[in-house]
Amino acid sequence: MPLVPRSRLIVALDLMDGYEALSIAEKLGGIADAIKVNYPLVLAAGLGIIKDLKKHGNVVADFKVADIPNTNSLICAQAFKAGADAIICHGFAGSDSVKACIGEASKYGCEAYVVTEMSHPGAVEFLQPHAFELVELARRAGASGIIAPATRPERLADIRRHAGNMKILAPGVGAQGGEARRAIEAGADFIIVGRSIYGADDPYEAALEFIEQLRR
Ligand code: 3DU
Repeated sequence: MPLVPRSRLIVALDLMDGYEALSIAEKLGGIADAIKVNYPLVLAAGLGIIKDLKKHGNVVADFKVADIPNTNSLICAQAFKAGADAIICHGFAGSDSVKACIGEASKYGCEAYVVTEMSHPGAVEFLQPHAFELVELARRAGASGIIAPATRPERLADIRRHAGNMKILAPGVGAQGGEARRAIEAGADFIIVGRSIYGADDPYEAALEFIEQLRR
């Protein structure tokens, strides 16, 4: 199902244990708009974890797909067959590679999101100088949305201005120093939070606190 901003929170479960990931997803009880899985969890627990997590809501497969179009299609097909609702791909591999992901997503009634500028410091080296081009590439290719950094709200605001009506998912809130409220004010539709929720003593309370910050 397409991502719809309700709580505006996406929880990244970068755990190395499938049971722990499922237990946290269960505790969250659907208060987040989606769960995001990345390689740490899928490599540790297997692709089947997506199907298990789906019982608790939408699942975004953050595989940052960045290969030739044919390989991208094959990777995306695996993710969607496993039950993912959305895939995250890189834009730097080119518009044909991105279109392959979007094409595969549409076959399954799912979504594809394109990484523009990442949230970590090293993103200023290669991605930042091309961020607006990557936004434009995503828009022209027909992506559902893009990924932009909560750690740099001023950049996020600039990216928002180029993004048209594409949805923006903003990682980097919490452990990486970004602030939830500022990211939404800068134009993000969703924030992505990992360690500050799954590493908290009470992940449900931590998630609720982020959601309340977004409502204020
Ligand atoms: O830093 P956190 O623990 O809140 O996790 C952030 C998640 O979002 C993690 O899965 C990471 O791989 C992903 N992500 C970024 O942090 C930054 C990006 O630009 C794209 C994805």
